Amino acid sequence: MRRATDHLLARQDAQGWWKGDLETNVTMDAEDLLLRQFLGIRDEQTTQAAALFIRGEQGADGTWATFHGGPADLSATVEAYVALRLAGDAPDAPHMARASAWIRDRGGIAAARVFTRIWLALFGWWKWDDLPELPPELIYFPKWMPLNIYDFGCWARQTIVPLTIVSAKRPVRPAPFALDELHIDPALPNPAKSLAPLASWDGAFQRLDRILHGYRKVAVRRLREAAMNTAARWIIERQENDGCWGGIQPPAVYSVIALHLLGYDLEHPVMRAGLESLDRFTVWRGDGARMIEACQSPVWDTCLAVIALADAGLPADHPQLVKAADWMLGEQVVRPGDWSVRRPELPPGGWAFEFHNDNYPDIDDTAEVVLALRRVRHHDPDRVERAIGRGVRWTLGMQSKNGAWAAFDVDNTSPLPNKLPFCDFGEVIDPPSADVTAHVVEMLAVEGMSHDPRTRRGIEWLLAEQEPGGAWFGRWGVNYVYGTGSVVPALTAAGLTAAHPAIRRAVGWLEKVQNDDGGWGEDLRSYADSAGWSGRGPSTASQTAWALLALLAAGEHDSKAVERGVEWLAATQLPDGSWDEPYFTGTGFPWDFSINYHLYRQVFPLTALGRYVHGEPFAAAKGG
Ligand code: R04
Repeated sequence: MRRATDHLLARQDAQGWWKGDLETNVTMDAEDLLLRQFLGIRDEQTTQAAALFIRGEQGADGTWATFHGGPADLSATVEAYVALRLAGDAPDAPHMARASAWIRDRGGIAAARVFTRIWLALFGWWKWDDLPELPPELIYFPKWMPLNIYDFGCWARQTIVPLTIVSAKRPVRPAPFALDELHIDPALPNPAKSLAPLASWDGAFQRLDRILHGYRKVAVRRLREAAMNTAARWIIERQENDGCWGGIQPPAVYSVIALHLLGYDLEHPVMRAGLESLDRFTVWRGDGARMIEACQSPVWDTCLAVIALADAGLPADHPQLVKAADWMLGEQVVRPGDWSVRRPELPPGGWAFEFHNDNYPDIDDTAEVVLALRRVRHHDPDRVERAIGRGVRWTLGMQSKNGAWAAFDVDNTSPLPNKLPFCDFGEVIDPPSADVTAHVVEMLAVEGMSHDPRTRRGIEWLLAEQEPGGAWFGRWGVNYVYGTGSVVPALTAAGLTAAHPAIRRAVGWLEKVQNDDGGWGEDLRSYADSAGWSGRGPSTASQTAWALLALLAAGEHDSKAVERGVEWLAATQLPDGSWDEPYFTGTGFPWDFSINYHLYRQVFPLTALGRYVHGEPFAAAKGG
């Protein structure tokens, strides 16, 4: 524990924050090169550095996965292959031929996701007409109308608005080479072209898509242009001070393309700032390889680090904790954002995950930052109280009508966005989840609100969400181990006793899935096949820690399971106080988009060891 503490303390930035790399998959890097190619700004040095990273991620069978140890992914393999061709790798080089043969075997480009085919359409490698329509007139749908942009999760909204412009403009840049090796015989029937029954959702939306293709030809030009200009204004209003959009890479990429198509040249301040912000998503690896982060995690990493260090026994007035608290206080979002569309009267007060994302504070970060601030003795306690008060009020105002909490929005639960043929990748809505709700309940309990009716509704929702086996689903972390590791500490903080049947069932589940080596692990395949994979996988440091957090909160300190888990953490720690964690234990979109948060391997084991040694935080306040 002391070694882990020192390791973490040494990694704090002078400004007070922590940030580990946020590793995802090679589509980020491939799309970055395609963007540069599209804008005519791709340089050889950047290309070769990205290619070095992409080649290093290729599997022996020539394919790419979207997470460590995962199965080959067609869209990722297509995008990585095209990126390597941009870098000059010859189609008949062995590593390239293996990839293209596998791609053809899996149906070729036609079988790839919509995003991948949009990227290819930008260079004429795919026909725009064979992509779902996404009309820019969408921007005019009022907020009560089905499929208006605020019915989409905020990440999908920020991606879709610029893509309406791109898909209306249908740009085609000259292809730097042919890509025939990725197409299968065009004479074969295209599965995408056969229609599902009219009475099904799929069938209905396929026909709507055909109507929209027809509408495209007759769309009133002035209306269409006005819609694109309105969309452009919507985008520009949401550009952050540092030039990015929402702190995440994909909306920035598509926004830059969309604005460029509307005539913004690369020297325009909006474009310059946007492109410069993209450069800040770059991580340089020791070997000269260049990796693109989908997003950066300073607020999330900092609050988790503070909690871990406090659990490990650092005094509450330790200068590094105070410095972190100072930095977090400065990060509170004090202006309205897209969330205000559904809560116009609610005063701001949340925290976002990233350095720059004032438009999209999230409830998860807000709950954890409040929990972290409570662990620090700051020299200006009134300032801390005011900040926490605003954060708690904002969180309470963001409760969905089912009593639970989502990540970014209230009641963002429409089933319609998922039905669009366009939306074949990831999540496109933001419904409440057990992990976020648990973090909020824990925070409200620590704030002395365990008996508040709003907290009780969150607790009731959590109890109803428990799986028959005793676990909870993990929306933003992998998977049932994360959900259960979040919910059990929240429920006990709110006063449920260790003897409560829900807690007993959770303990039983964790004991059942503990690995023979004493650790816990859960493969991402649990999202695709929960019966086969829930709680199953090689032990990892962060997942072992999550299981321990639940067991310790459930009063299992002296159990064999806890002893073996702690021993696993101690035995796998590296001499420098850190842990290795090649496996991805973070979730962007279940199954489709996975995250390896490089600080998870450090903060969660430290929290678990700290609570094992020093006991539960706020033990005296328990029960509220
Ligand atoms: C861990 C809980 C905090 N919070 C979730 C934050 C996750 C941060 O990482 C990402 C967030 C993202 N959003 N959208 C995307 C994304 C990627 C991240 C995204 C990804 C691909 C495409 C479009 C958007 F790494 Br395409 C919100 C609750």
